[in-house]
Amino acid sequence: MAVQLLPQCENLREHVETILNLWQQDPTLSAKQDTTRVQASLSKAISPTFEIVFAGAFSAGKSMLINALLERELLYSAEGHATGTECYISYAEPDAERVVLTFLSERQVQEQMAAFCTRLGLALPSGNNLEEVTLNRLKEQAEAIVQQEGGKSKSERAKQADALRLLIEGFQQNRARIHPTENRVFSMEQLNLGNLREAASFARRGANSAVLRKIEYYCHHPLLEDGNVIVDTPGIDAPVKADAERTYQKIADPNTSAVVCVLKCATTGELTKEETELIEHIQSSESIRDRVFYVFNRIDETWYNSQLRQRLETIIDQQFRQARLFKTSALLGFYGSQIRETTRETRFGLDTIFAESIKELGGREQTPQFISEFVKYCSSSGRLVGSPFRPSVHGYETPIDNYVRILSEWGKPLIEYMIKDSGIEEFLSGITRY
Ligand SMILES: Nc1nc2c(ncn2[C@@H]2O[C@H](COP(=O)(O)OP(=O)(O)O)[C@@H](O)[C@H]2O)c(=O)[nH]1
Ligand SMILES: [Mg+2]
Repeated sequence: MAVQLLPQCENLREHVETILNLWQQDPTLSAKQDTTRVQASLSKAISPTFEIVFAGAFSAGKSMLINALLERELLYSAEGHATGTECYISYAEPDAERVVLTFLSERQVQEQMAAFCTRLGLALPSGNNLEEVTLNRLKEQAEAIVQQEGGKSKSERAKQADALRLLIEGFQQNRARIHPTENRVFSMEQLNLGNLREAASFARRGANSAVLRKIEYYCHHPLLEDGNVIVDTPGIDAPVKADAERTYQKIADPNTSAVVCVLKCATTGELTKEETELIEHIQSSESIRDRVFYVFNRIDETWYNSQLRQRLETIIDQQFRQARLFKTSALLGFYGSQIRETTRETRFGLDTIFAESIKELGGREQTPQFISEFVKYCSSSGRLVGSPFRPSVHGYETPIDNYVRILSEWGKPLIEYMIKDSGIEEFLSGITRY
């Protein structure tokens, strides 16, 4: 996709800027024409970008898929967490990686609060100033709803209430960064974040991400060279309607050069109403329909369930025959890439990569989602039947003990096999070559 500037155009920027400067010095001329558009065209000509927009339902695995492609944990990926943050990931030289964060304005925070309050049947905070007492009262009400519902992921209502709580906390914690009407922009240094990793972890914290409008990562990866930019959008079923709409606006944006439509029917066996609308929209827009990739993510769930497998095949057969489609397990692909370099010393990442998720609940070792999936993958009804690998899963051992023992016995080749199986590499070469 890269566009090389011809050698005789190498000084284009200098030449155009000289002319623009002369133009600006003459008041009669500069009043006549706004030069910002010339500048925008110039940037586009000198360093063209190709935005690859990831669209799909909340929880389809968009963020994890992007993390898997880049083999890094940049984006927040978790069950039951939906925000309106848009993420852009562009190229940087290895020593120039950075993040730029754009916060919501106070007015936008208020709009979001209003949307949640209406849905939850709560009284709107009156007046224009969001006072601490009002906010705390509203937060208590949101927490009460989560309690009533029996936990934050127990129902749609509980999820909305929890999202409201995070929004309020985010606002309280970031007040100094939130302007009444403007979207303020901060660099990593301004937020005292030392590197990309720290910045990503700041942005992934629920309360912070609730008040972030946009995150721009500049990171080093071959996929991003030549101007490719990855765009992660809020889900098409995001709780705030305006956030869901932004996905559609982004698809129509002239900067968008491809759309990756991440579907979750491998889990459910059917397309949701929002997914069907998205697909119909894409297929009816002439400008984009030839540059669409369909990804059936969470494909691992069909490996252990023949009914789901059948239903997915039927959907593909009826609706996606002509399409460029990929089947992926972002979960296995991403963690596979992370545990590749680990050894027995860290229990293959349990003490490093998974340290946080293991001790999440009061000291007792929790089983991280990937570890459970890995054990399922290795079991006698799993994916390795007929492969060169014959790991044995012991019922009398915990999943964690099984994981460590199986990797000690079969090691790297098994990890590599699982990464291949995840479909991430094929997807990567698919979008690299389009
Ligand atoms: N089993 C399985 N789970 C996945 C896969 N990809 C993502 N998930 C899980 O789905 C949840 C939501 O993923 P996320 O990337 O946040 O979805 P997003 O809302 O589309 O960005 C996470 O808890 C992941 O662990 C996959 O390929 N297989
Ligand atoms: Mg996401």
